Amino acid sequence: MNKLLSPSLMCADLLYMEKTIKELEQAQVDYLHIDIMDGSFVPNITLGFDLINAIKKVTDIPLDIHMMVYEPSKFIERMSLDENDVICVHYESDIHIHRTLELIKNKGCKAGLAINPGTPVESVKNLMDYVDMLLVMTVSPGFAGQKIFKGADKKVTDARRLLTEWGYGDTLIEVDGNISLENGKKMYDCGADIFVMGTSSLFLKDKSLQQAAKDFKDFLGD
Ligand code: S6P
Ligand code: MG
Repeated sequence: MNKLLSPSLMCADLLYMEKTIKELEQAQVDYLHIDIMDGSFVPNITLGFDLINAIKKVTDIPLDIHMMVYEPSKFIERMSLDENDVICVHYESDIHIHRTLELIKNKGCKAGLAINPGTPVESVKNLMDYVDMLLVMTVSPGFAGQKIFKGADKKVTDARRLLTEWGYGDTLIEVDGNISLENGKKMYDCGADIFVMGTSSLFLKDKSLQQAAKDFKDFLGD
């Protein structure tokens, strides 16, 4: 089982982004989670493509880009990425999601597929040949600081079981939304591999990023 940390940069102090990224390198996190919103698929707007391209110039940490936009295929070419970066698109955001996943793979990146709390895991079955990472949203996307939805643990358990049954046991499962120490541990035990860390576990007033990342990994145990 994996314990991969993906700090959500929309929860960082935006005025000190480079300093934060250097601290996250010290904390040895595995990805940088970057939330892209369009104000339509979700009722908020956060980070953008210019920031992604700027971040790419100052760090080697792979990017984990969470696209919460309609018609994500329009934006894939706006990002200068490499083979370690993941572009994750929502199942619900695109009628031709298969074509968009192919576009991401053809760009040479890893492809992620995200599902909202209301979307059954079974919906993605026919797409899994194109997917490196399944993002199971544990809140409705759009905002930091929300409460995990009831049944998230059951959904992640189902996702891990179904992926194995379908022959995709190696596909990584990511969880995003209210991943506190306790919720993170629960999701880890259910089969999650990548943990988006925001206001619930990493960007805390009383702890350094390095300490919070270490505490999280320790709390998950083996
Ligand atoms: C918004 C976005 C998330 C948040 C993250 C915040 O839905 O997709 O990545 O930034 O969930 O974490 P927390 O701990 O504040 O919920
Ligand atoms: Mg996100």
